[in-house]
Amino acid sequence: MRERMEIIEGDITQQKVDAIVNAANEALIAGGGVSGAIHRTAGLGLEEECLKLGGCEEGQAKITKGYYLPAKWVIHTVGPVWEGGTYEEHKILAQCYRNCFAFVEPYNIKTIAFPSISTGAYGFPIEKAAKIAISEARLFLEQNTTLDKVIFVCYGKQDYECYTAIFEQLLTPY
Ligand code: AR6
Repeated sequence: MRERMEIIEGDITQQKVDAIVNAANEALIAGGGVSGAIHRTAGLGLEEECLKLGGCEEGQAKITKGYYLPAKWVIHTVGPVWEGGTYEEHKILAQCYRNCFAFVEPYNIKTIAFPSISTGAYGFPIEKAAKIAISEARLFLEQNTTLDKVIFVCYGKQDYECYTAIFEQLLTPY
């Protein structure tokens, strides 16, 4: 299980994986942050395909091709906006991860890379978000045998250190 999860510091747009995940907005328009970077690298084909999808609700996920990205697929998921933990933000963030993993088997995805969904513009505290991300990945990997690798791509050293600390905490046996 540990071998099928990896945490790296880097830029998700450069990942040569089957699928990268986009921390999108409900309109599925480029915006800033990781979504802006993904759209810039993928090119206008991505924007055109996104426009045809009719948006995406919080907690849901939709898939498109990767266009000029090294990744074959982009899974767009809309994380919750953090409002102090008052309206089930945790549950919605967990749903984002589950709905992304739901594409793994039908699209024959062997490698998938996630950014830290909701922890930028949407303000979700990173320690809490990392716990949810790693726990959901573990849950999925426990019942799936086809996915080779889940990569958490942290943007910056601080996020990387946070993810690795949570990973050790959650996956080190007593
Ligand atoms: N590679 C990996 N991670 C990145 C990259 C990158 N190239 N760029 C930023 N991050 P955010 P959200 C990290 O704000 O909080 C957008 O405008 C970033 O450091 O991109 O879900 C959308 O259009 C942070 O840890 O997403 C939405 O409107 C993480 O990605 C809204 O922001 C997520 O930050 C979504 O907000």
